[in-house]
Amino acid sequence: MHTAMHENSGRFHPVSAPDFLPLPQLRQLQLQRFQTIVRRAYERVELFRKRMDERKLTPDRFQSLDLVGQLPFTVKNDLRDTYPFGLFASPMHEIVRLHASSGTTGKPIVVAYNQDDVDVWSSVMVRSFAACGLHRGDIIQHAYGYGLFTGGLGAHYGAEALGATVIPISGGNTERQIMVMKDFGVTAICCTPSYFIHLIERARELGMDIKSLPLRTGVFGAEPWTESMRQYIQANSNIKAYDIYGLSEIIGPGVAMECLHQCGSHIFEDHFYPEIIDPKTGEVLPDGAEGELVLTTLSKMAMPMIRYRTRDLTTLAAEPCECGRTIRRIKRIGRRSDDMFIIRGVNVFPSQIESALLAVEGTMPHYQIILTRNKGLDEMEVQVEVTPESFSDKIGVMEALQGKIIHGIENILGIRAKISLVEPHSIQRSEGKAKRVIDKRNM
Ligand code: DLL
Repeated sequence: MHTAMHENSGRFHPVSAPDFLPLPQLRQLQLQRFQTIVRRAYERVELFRKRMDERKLTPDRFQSLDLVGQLPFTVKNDLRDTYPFGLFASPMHEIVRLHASSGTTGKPIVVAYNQDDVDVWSSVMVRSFAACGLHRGDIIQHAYGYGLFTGGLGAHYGAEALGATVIPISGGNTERQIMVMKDFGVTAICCTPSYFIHLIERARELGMDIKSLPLRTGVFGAEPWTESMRQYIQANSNIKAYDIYGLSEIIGPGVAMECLHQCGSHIFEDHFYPEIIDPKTGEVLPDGAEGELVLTTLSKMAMPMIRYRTRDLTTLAAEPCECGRTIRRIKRIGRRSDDMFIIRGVNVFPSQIESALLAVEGTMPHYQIILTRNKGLDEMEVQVEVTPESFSDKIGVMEALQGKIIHGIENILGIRAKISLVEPHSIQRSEGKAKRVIDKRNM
């Protein structure tokens, strides 16, 4: 390994070699895998065959990656409609694992893995951990929920394959988390960013400063979080906070991961082929343009996904990263197209509110957005916790803080929100994904 690359990209792990493939080789590998997977999906999954037949497409046609865009999209409802096993491409006796994601509404979706898929999943998780500098000798507190959620087992297998020591503590039981973190000399933690903020706070209340521990790395994802949130976490814990992205439909965590440069997540393109489309027209956009991320799994055998519309909005970086990885990066995902709500005609994403809140000194990253309808008019209330230091009985102090937040939100969105400052701890903490928006408008 070239020394400069070595220093820039963190400690080299042999499993990370595909991150650095020369582009022509990477494209060649993608094409081979793509052809195999299209054929497999066509021959084994009724829905894909039907849709390709309707468009008069046969697997032989796909002799170039430029043709990916001719294939039909797959959407979440396709998984619901074929619930539970309708999109499987392997017979049940070859499937070694099932996971499910309940999503926010309705029936869950079920995803399947054969042994090769589980091995690919572990390898992309090893590459994820290596990208942010973790290695054998690290002690990883693994606080993503174990169970049907892919965060638990997915990252677990990767951490073991890396050679690190894994503590499979799962989510919840915050005091025990803090005790383990201290007593076991934990050096890295995996959980949602919102749960980590809760851990920092709880530790402080118990008289312990996370900054004094050997903990140095956080692998955070499964929910959107902003750059302001990262700054907050890093300043309050002295760790480096890295973003990890993934979704059940594609594999789970380990679709993309940030490297030491913290400038967007590298997509493991040799397994997941990314496209950015215009969410309205479905047209493929060039690198550098913002749109919806669409992913095609290039090696998943038990449940191939062809052009899956993630609803996550991002950009594929056009320029190379300093770490030397050739696989492209996606910009941090702050928004999902279905997270957006419309209030008095204005499109609002929770992440915009989060940035406005965190820009005001004295607020905590604990907030909830409550939407109501009063005499036909939409109203937005933002409940936000204030820090114990700035919480005050003096009305003037609180009003000044409120004014700053109202102003901040108005600057970004052009609408006035009602701001309710609430005492520390009044907003419910989540062990996993935080629920930010409560929409009571149609109740
Ligand atoms: O959340 C997989 C995962 C587990 C990723 C642990 C990272 C760490 P699902 O429950 O299927 O899978 O949810 C997938 O969560 O489409 C995004 O909208 C959102 N999401 C996941 N990671 C990020 C991230 C897991 N880093 C959905 N930033 C995705 C923003 C994220 N959103």
